[in-house]
Amino acid sequence: MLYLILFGAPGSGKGTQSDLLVEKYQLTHLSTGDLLRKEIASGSQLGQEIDQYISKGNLIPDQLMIDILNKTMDACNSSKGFILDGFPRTVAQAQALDEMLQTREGASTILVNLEVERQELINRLLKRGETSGRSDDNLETIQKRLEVYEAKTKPVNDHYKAKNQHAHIDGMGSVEVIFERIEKAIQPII
Ligand code: B4P
Repeated sequence: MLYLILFGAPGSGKGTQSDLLVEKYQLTHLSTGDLLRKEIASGSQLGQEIDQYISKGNLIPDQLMIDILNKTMDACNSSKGFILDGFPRTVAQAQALDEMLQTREGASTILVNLEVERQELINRLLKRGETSGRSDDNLETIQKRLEVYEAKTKPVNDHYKAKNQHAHIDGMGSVEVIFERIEKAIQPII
């Protein structure tokens, strides 16, 4: 079973490329951002708590995120494998995922790191903000999210580099060209 981690800064195209990968390879898409936004939209107390973190550009606490993902993965029946879009976002989440996958037979993992220049990330997210209605797609929150990415999320790369489960992708260019680069990188494992 394949566990393909789509990794990158906010706006690097994780969600966009996930949609193309799901269509072509019939993988099950797990977007932690989407899961969290669904919880917020439900109006639950948990959703209100989550919204406090997301709208300020912060990550939600590791244990809460790990519990939500674990529960969702248990409820999913996937024959081909999973795309993890937006998880892990901290080294603690990466370690928790290692543990989760130890209990799943024949799991193979690859982290695909989409590298995009900072100004391009800001431009994409501001453009998305014109129509997304997302509370975190504004300049102040985007800058905070990029800071959090540098401090807490980027180190996850090294975790997977050390395990030889890492592919670096130039995330600048058209959606189609980037998709071709990803396909080339995952060919040996998919
Ligand atoms: P996410 O929902 O994961 O979203 P994202 O990082 O903003 O965007 P993504 O990289 O998917 O970009 P997209 O394809 O949309 O996270 C939201 C928040 O949830 C986080 O800040 C955090 O608070 C919380 N959260 C999520 N996971 C968590 C976790 N594990 N732990 C704790 N908290 C967590 O692309 C962006 C825009 O660019 C789109 O409009 C797209 O059309 C455009 N675009 C994409 N590719 C392009 C290209 N090649 N050229 C031009 N435009 C492009």
